[in-house]
Amino acid sequence: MEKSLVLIKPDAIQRGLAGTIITRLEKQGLKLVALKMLHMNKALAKRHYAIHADKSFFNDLVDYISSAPIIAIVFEGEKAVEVIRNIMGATDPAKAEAGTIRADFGLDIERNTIHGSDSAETAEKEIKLFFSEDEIFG
Ligand code: IDP
Ligand code: MG
Repeated sequence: MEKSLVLIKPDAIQRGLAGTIITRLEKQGLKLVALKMLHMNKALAKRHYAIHADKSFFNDLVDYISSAPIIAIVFEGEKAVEVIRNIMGATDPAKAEAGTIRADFGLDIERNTIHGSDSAETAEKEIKLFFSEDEIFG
């Protein structure tokens, strides 16, 4: 069964949206197989977002994601990556489809409440950054 990494970002934790976001994903039939709250340090933030290292927003993004605690989750399900990306909505909340998590709760293109892996291959790499094998109950 496919797995995907979800991060509930600092802006969502601070506004008390963690439970709402987890519930939405669970109601879609995704199975929660790993979860932890942590404060991402800058080294982890840079590794997680390494693909964006040359972007103008990279330093801001690293500062933001490491500014306060996040919740990291592994969800499992059929086409988990695609299902989660659809429920998340577009990166920019202003462009996200109505009813998606980012459209409903996102503050701006950076503080958009949630991360979800963009492919099964990326998911495998991302999950390893946050969880060891014995922390995943899938
Ligand atoms: P995604 O999260 O929808 O996959 P990516 O393009 O991979 O979007 O960007 C990663 C994260 O970087 C976004 O979720 C958002 O927090 C931030 N980000 C993306 N584009 C911008 C931008 O143009 N300005 C500021 N932050 C951005
Ligand atoms: Mg991405």
